[in-house]
Amino acid sequence: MKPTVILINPWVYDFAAYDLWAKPLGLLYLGGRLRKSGFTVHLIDCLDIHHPLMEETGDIKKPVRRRYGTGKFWKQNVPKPPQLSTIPRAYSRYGITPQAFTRALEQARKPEAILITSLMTYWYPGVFEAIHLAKGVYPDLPVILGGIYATLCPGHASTYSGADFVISSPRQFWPGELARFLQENIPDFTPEEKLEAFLPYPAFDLLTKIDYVCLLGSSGCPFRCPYCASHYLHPHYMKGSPSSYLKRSSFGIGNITS
Ligand code: B12
Ligand code: SF4
Repeated sequence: MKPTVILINPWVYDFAAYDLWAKPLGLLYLGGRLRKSGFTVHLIDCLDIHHPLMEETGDIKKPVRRRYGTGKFWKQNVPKPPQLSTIPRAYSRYGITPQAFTRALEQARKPEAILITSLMTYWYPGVFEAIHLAKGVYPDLPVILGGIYATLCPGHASTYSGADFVISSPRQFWPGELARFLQENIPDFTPEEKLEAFLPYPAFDLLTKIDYVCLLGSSGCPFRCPYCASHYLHPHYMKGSPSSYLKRSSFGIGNITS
């Protein structure tokens, strides 16, 4: 039987968040790639506004959505961390409730590993909460953390997140690390296909409802502004050719000109 992995897109903790076509594209690429390598992939998207386990209750309002798939997220006000206590605005956890998240975790069938993405560095509280709850349901499963926060703050993530393994390589180099980790941690599993350094089509079908898809046309940047993290995340500037873009409706590093 194919081994199952759970992918998690964690909550956003912030003073404001708005869904401007914010799909977890990195995680969907990862899902496409893992599926090609022989895994059964299960996604829990904490920012899913269509999540089947969510319903409006007294203090949780149904998110207002607009045409073309933008709009508000589910949200609950939460206490501010002490460092932010002087900011006179409500602080919220955006996304599904922790109860819905835990139930979704319990419904996944016999997973072998949990992979979590991360975006803004300062959204790490959502990452930590997801790891903590996942460990509560599956204490013996390896939890692998990757994505932008993990890449930019590997020391912080390794020390505080609770993940068993933090993948902090820039985008072009992490597949090798992940393949090694999966082979070491999933007994008797040999990937059907090597985790190649190209991006297959993102697994949009893992979403509960597809309102739109995102197209990634390039990665990296030709400039090096000193305050920007782009060149840490993507050391090389790459862009897809218009024809590959139209044919596949996706960006594959196999088809790039750099
Ligand atoms: C596109 C983008 C946006 C878009 C987002 C559009 C959308 N609908 O999602 C827009 C323009 C809205 C935006 C806004 C902002 N952004 Co922005 N954005 C980016 C950008 C350029 C690309 C992110 C992306 O989608 N990459 C594509 C996906 C496919 O890549 P990925 O998620 O990294 O995933 C890959 C790997 O990380 C890995 N991976 C991911 N997860 C996992 C998990 C595991 C287990 C493993 C093994 C691997 C793995 O695999 C994936 C495929 O290779 C990054 C810079 C960058 N080069 O990454 C900045 C960046 C993330 N943004 C940044 C910032 C600051 C912002 C804003 C706060 C700016 C502002 N002041 O308003 C806002 C915040 C908006 C919000 N509330 O979300 C900063 C974050 C800095 C930080 N401290 O974290 C970045 C890093 C740019 C910078 N300036 O340095 N942004
Ligand atoms: S801020 Fe970053 S992404 Fe924008 S031009 Fe400068 S280096 Fe490029």
